[in-house]
Amino acid sequence: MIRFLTAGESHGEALTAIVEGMPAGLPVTEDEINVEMARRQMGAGRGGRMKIERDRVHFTSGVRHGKTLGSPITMVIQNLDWENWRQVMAVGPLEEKPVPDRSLTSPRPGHADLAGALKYGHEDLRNVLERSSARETAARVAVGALARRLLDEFGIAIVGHVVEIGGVEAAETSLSWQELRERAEASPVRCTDPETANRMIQAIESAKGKGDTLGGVFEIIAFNVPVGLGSYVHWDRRLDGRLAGALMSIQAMKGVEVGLGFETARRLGSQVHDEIVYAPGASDPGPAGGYSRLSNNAGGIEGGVSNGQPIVCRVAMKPLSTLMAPKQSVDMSTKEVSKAGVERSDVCSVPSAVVVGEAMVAIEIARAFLEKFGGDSVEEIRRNLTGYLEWLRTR
Ligand code: EPS
Repeated sequence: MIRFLTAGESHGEALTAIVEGMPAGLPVTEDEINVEMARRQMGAGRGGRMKIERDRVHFTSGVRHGKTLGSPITMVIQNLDWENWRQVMAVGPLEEKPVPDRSLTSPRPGHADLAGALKYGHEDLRNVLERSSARETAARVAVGALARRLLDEFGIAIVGHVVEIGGVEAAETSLSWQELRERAEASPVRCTDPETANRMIQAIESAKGKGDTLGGVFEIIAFNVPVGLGSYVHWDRRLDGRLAGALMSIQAMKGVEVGLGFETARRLGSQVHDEIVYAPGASDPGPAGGYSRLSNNAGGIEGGVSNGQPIVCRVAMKPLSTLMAPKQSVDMSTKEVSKAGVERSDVCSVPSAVVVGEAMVAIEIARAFLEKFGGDSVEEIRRNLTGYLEWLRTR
């Protein structure tokens, strides 16, 4: 069972992730993880911070001679910007007021500032925003990269792309996962259609000009997931619930759909449910043996269990809450009407959120995968999976 913790403040010294439960014998390098780290930093709409950081993971435990040991894996990501925040973020007691003083007292509508300050009793809202910041997602992407490395050993691919930014929508695609990834990665907004991507970029530029921000919708698809991950027998084992929870836990997410999602509520049953066919392949068994579907409205999950079809999740991200043209707020130190605090931020980070979404889906599917195929080493898991897939062909 994979579990993980992340730690670190946005402008603190470093982010740290500890991952427990990764099997032994998984080949992994810092360079492979760093490819994912760099992907998260790219995309139109990002602000000044990404020009400062070059996110790199350093393993300090759990990996030896290029392979996992089965022991907890620790990954550390230095915040390069910390150099500029040493005094403001100092661990020791404050001897004199930092210059410039970076404390905040006017909470931003939409951010964790107000609720966080009231909950933890902080006067300086910086004590809230430093941890609630989406900077933390760098650590999640590192954990997700490990999970992806594991899934990759077993032919499971996780690909994400942007389908909507600020109301500009892309048409539906039915690309192979390789093509989907290639096109999304070639786009500054991770949208597979270049014409739509241009309109999305224009929308971002226009929002930026007005001191505003933009949200959007992205889709994460997991290909080649074997039938039988998750379970219908108990609420907390349902794969759709677990994926929705994992995706909603990403900063700024407001909704998750699986497959047709909310659209299923508007259709007749006959227009929703995916007809079943049996067409065994000659040699390579599919992820559900010989069983397949004529459509995939369920998004690859029925009864909380993967059914062998691609798992499709769509996620809605709200516009970021730091506005350069700030909205009304209250100065908590005086209770006077004020403008919300302004921090350096992004105009739109939906393209980066795709990479975080892929990471969370990878982590949750890897967890469910290990529950089903268990094992302390990659080889043991491989034996279990091979036996299962062979048995599926007899059903
Ligand atoms: C982020 C780092 C942050 C923001 C962004 C995400 O850096 P800074 O606050 O120093 O500019 O760019 O976080 C937010 C927009 C937010 O509201 O939390 C990152 O590394 O992704």
